[in-house]
Amino acid sequence: MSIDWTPLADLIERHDRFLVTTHVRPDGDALGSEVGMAGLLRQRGKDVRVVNVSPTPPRYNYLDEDRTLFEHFGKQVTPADLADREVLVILDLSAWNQLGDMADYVRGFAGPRVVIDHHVSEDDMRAMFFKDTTAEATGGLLVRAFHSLGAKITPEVANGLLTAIAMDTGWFRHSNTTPQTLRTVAELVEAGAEINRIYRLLFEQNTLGRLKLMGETLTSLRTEMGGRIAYATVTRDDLARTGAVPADTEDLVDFTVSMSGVELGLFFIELARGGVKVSIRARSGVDCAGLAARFGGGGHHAAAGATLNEPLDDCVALLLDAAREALEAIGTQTVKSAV
Ligand SMILES: [Mn+2]
Repeated sequence: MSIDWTPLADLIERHDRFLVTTHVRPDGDALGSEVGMAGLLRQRGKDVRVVNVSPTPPRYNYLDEDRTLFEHFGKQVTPADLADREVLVILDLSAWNQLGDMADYVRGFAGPRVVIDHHVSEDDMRAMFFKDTTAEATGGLLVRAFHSLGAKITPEVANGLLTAIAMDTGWFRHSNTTPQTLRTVAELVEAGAEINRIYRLLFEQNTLGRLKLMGETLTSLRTEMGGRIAYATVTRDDLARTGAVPADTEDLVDFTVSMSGVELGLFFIELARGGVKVSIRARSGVDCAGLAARFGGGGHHAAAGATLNEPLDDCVALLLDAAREALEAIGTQTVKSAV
């Protein structure tokens, strides 16, 4: 799907003060895309603030080495502080519930708003959408925006956009990795992205707490439907006992679908402020976004999530029921195939 970036170029031309934001619990695509967007706007001489509803997970601190880019909504920054912002740019989401405590602020934002995203789920956000649901990452869309607007991909921007694409493709392993993805990555490395340094910063920085939490996650693994479903849980107590922090749960869902024969993986995290987050991954024809939508969530075909307010055991039972139903609907598959 090609995107006409002309309306974005016009909007940038006509305004000076931009606010950039992304979803709750930001991941590499969210934060890396923000680095890219801020770089593009600043090249155009614009005043940019990047304000997120969640704090930056420490593993991504290298994207903001002097800690001047990412600001924290509600803590460091109030709506009054943002009164001078003319345009709001929302990255890597198209659903109100992904904005968490910033949703009311965004709803009330008086100026034009832009959404650049690749998620299937889409609310009417009264925004200009720049969207391609076949894109591997929002970061990939930003590379296209740089091309279209004739902007220069600096080394800093290249590091951000490489992070974005690498994390949303599972370091170029998932089925959303295309030849074009790899051409884009080649361009980013040519522009100065430090691929080896980024890998080490992202994947060789485990704390003892995270490694112990991986152990707890593996211990909790269970299968259902003769091994077609695998699921694991992390409780608040697991976090406390291992000394892990909530951000340490990122990617642990991948253990579920790493098991031979598993078509659907579920990973449940008890949240500190109540409720349970479930991450859903498919290695079959099951539509994860559709499954998540039944519980108020959303995402992509092969990866999605939802947050439920029931106790952990009830969430597991509810999701397993829905997962069994979804798998029964697609029938028995003899070959484990990625989608
Ligand atoms: Mn993304």
